Amino acid sequence: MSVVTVQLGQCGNQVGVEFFDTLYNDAQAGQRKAYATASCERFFHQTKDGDLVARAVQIDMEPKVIKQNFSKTAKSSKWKYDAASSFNQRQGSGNNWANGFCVQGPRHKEAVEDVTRREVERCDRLSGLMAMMSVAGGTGSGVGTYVTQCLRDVYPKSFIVNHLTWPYRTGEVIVQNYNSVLTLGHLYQLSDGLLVHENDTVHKMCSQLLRIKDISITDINKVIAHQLGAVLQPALTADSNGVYSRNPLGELVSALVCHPEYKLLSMSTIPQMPSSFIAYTTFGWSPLIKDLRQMLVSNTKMEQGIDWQVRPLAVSERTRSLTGSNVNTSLANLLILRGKDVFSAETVDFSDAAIYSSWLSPKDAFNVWKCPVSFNKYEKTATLVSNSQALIESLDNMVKKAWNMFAARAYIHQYTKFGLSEVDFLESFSFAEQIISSYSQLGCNG
Ligand SMILES: Nc1nc2c(ncn2[C@@H]2O[C@H](COP(=O)(O)OP(=O)(O)OP(=O)(O)O)[C@@H](O)[C@H]2O)c(=O)[nH]1
Ligand SMILES: [Mg+2]
Repeated sequence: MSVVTVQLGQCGNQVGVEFFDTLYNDAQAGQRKAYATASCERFFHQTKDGDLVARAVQIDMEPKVIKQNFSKTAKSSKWKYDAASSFNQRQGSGNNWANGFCVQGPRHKEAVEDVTRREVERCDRLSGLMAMMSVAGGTGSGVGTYVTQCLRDVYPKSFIVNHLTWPYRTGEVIVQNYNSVLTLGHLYQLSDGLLVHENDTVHKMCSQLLRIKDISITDINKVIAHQLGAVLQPALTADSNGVYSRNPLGELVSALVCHPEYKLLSMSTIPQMPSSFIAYTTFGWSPLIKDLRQMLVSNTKMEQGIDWQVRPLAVSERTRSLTGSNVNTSLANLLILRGKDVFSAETVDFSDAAIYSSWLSPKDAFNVWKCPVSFNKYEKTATLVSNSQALIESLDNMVKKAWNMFAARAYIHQYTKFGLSEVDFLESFSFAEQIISSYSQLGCNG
């Protein structure tokens, strides 16, 4: 089964190209035919001439980034994008969600649906669609939300997952918090799961783990691509009987999203280090899994600076207080292990009821996928996708900043002039507040 990726706006298209590059490089390394075949079937199709073409649609309201993607992939001559599966305009959406959602999206609905249909029809069987975008600009966020709504209508039975890049807190787009709240408020009703990367967190990884001095956006995107690849490359699930699971997006959603109010998924991957160190470092499964668990519980986003003092409380010890606890409670976790001796890895640390809400038994809340093939040059990789409180502090920060601007009526006319009403704004605020409140209650008893 295959995944069609829909890349939207500058960020979606720039992250997308690194994502496919990572998948390609990983699949082609070494003598691993079954793995390479499963990965290629999932993310690429082959032309009559033997070229690999990404199962991707590129959409942007300005031409620059898509053009760069074509020249980059032509130069490296490893894999390609299909020119017929891309759509661009000349102007951009001016960092304005309302322009993207109310004007550009509807104006180009048919063209976008056509290019997407081409890619979907190329798949023997569709596992689902993954839309990639930032939440802070105008095209990724506004057109991206509109396109997700169209995809939901056209493919009602398919899984739709969105990969969202959240902006730097002190970002360059003044209205980024409006755009973020409007995107989340709408996508929450449309998407099956929202996989989130925060630019601040990834930036810190580049600096502290990878020790990069002048961090470029490509460095950031490579880290995002590495983590996404570690999740979505072929793996064996508990009931896949030794063959690579066929439906990655479906399996991901069913492992993690069991309730429509909880769709925010964060990711952590360890180890990550400068490439020159990889060959000289060995890791055991047990320390990797212990670190990853403590990163989860203490909501430390990197293996550097893990707070070992934070201890989860047993359900019976939890109080009704929504604040005061520094423990990150999970609704569900998916652990993905790739590499040497993977079948001997012991994952019982993640089956501890103390790290979960009281609603699900750890048996239902925890899943593990394994793959004996090493991923992207690392002998062993452990990745956690978590439906937990990890993103709530950042979301709360976005909503508060957006609300302060809204209360001061700042820039609202820029949105209403494209047809968005103040009621639309208020609905998105109320949705975002509801998400925060639902996640806050995860750590309570009962
Ligand atoms: N991680 C990452 N973030 C990016 C990238 N490009 C832009 N961003 C972030 O995305 C936000 C801006 O959104 P863009 O994707 O540039 O905007 P767009 O979707 O092209 O929309 P318009 O240009 O307004 O039409 C800011 O928060 C940037 O920090 C990228 O390649 N990688
Ligand atoms: Mg743009």
